Amino acid sequence: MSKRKAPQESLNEGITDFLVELANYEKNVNRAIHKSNAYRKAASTISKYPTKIRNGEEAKKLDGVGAKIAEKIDEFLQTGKLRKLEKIRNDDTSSSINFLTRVTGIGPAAARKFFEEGVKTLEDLKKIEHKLNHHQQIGLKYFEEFEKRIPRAEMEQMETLIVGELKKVDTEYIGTICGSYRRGAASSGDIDILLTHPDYTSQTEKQPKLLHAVVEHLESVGFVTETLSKGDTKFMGVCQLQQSDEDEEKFLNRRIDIRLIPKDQYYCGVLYFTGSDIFNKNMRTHALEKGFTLNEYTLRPLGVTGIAGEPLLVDSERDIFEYIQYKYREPKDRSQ
Ligand code: DCT
Ligand code: MG
Repeated sequence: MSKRKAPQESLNEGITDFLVELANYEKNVNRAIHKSNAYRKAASTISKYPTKIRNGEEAKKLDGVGAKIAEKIDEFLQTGKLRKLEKIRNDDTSSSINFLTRVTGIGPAAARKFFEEGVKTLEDLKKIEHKLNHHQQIGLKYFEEFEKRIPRAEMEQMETLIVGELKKVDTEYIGTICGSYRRGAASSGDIDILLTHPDYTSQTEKQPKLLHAVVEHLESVGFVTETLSKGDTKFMGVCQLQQSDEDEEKFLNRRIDIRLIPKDQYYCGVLYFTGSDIFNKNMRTHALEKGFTLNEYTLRPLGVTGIAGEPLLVDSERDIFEYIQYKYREPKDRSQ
């Protein structure tokens, strides 16, 4: 998962920007995930709104915009700012914790701990580098590079390389780059790859080798440059395209996650990791209304007692939409 989201471009950018800032504050500083999600949802709805919002009353008609957010919108439209945000920005604790969580490997809890030890800036982190774990050290080393979004053209080059190299390891691999790239985004925060192989299902033994062989191969061709963590089913690391010409500028180091998924769970995985997170939430809610429970692994019917039954057979993303009677949406139409 990437830490920096692309700024939303819309007629109501001022509003969506402050909502996203509040969402980050609730998540990172207060660890209030529900509040954070509420702000994110409102920001997402408003970013799709086709006209310039004139007041809170108008915004309140939209999904996910309640009285409190409407009030903030009024304050912002009338004064050009938000007192709550001004306070947060000027508060040393909030701004430091918020900043520290931008380093991959530092979550809200670690950020607070570092802050309490007097560590607030990048410089402070460099001084206590020996106290950071490996993941955090890599996060620090590439801090500036990981903050930069990946242009779609570069994502396409990486896709070509990855798919090509995958087939060299074993022609039967199936790999999909999910995340914002699959939704057609102009830029992405990271590379989210889902991998499967017909030999591997939820009924067979774990097969970490299927993942590790791919990672090792991508290392051997110089694409994967660092490992943050490597488990049986999930690799988190860093990759970089090699420049083709000496005159060209070097490519940046990028965050890459590779997940190995059993074949029978692959399409639930592809759906989930394509997102967006807001689309996923809405689709899960719809599934529940239709009597199903959907997650990143399976789709299961709910019995009258509310207990989930056996996973349904899923062989494509479309299957999932059909089971729950949800109108099919192409990845590019899944922002919410
Ligand atoms: N996801 C989700 N709920 C979350 C986080 C992630 O459903 N809380 C899913 C949806 C998107 C996918 O995982 C990948 O996550 P990110 O990389 O964080 O999102 P993205 O849409 O790919 O955005 P970015 O371009 O910033 O990487
Ligand atoms: Mg992503």
